[in-house]
Amino acid sequence: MLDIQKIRTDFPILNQKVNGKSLVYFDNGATSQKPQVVIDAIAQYYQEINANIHRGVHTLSQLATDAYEIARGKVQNHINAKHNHEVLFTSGTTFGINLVTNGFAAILKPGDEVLVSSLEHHSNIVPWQMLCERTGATLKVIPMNETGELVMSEFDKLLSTNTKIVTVNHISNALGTINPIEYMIQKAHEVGAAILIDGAQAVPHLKPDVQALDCDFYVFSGHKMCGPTGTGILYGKEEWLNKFPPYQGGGEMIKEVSFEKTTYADLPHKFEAGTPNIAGGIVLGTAIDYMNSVGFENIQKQELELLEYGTKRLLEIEGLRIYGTSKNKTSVISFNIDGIHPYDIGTIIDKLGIAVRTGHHCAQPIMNFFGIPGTIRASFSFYNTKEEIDSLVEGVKRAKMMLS
Ligand code: 7TS
Repeated sequence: MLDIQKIRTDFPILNQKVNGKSLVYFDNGATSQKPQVVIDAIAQYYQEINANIHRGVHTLSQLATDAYEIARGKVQNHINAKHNHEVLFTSGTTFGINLVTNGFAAILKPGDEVLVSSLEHHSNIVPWQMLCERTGATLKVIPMNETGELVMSEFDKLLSTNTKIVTVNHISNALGTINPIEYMIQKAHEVGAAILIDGAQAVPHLKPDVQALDCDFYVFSGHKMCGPTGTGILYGKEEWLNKFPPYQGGGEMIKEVSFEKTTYADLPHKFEAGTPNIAGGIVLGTAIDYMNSVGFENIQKQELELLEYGTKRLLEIEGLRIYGTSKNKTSVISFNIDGIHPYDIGTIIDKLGIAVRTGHHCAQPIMNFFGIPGTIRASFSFYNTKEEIDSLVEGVKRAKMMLS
């Protein structure tokens, strides 16, 4: 069992007062807080080895390069990628998805179909719409039901040999639903389609095994898993990444450059033009080490307890409705109170030091499905406590009283 009080001392920000009250941080779906080891590792990089990578013969440049490549190896091990060069450093999930859609721009033609789920974050919708506009391919949408689950019988019907790529999140940011990606990957492959998994909301809670999953792409951000902002990973199967043209041209992604012809570097460098977020990449490795030291089994156990306790306590409030009621969900509770705008509740509980996200959570199609402008979203991390949930419940009750 985790010693939560001890874990909490790893996160200096959790001691913070906000508006004169102890901070209750329930906006982990937007970004996680950072443990001291991660904060220290950023400073240590700049204090001790800061240099550009892959280009100097000097000692610091080699140290920085080694540290960056060691971090790539840590990510490779963490997600069980077959090859080190299938792990690309990016600035985040959004960048990773756009890199893949750019790759498919050279492949898709009119008549081809892209299947996107209705549970997506805008960053896994808009790039595919842009791709379809560019190529003449058709975007098709996998529908959801009232519990916030994708309807697999409809997915099966939508799949055909015209489907070239399926894209779905592992876990929904707005509702917390864990999608049946194993089934979807298998089905996509049966019709010869590739499949991208947006793991942005999954990696804070579980350790994906990309070989066991057999997905073609798996993307995520470092900042939601205790790492720095501006970091992320695109895992792609070698055969797909080799097929794709470079995303950006520039330094580091070339073999030879002349005005007549340029040849490109091998993977992963072909997709890593320019000076990357070196400190960020290295420290993402530190964050992964930290999460593994806490242990994903422990993380899941704690978060499940918080989800069950939070669901029970919040439902005590009259007129409160939870959106996303799948049995298969992670520690996200999206809710509304009859007749009250989510923004008003969020503003009042902020005064009590409680941080939640309100609004559409960059998932407007989900809000449209439920016919609401948005929700209040409390997203828990392993460092949260039941006492904090009690504060949330008291805060929401108080806000409700003030507003009704
Ligand atoms: N995909 C999912 C499922 C997400 O939850 C997010 C961010 C992204 C993609 C984009 O990630 P980025 O790191 O490139 O911005 N989700 C949220 C959220 O739920 N609240 O703030 C950001």
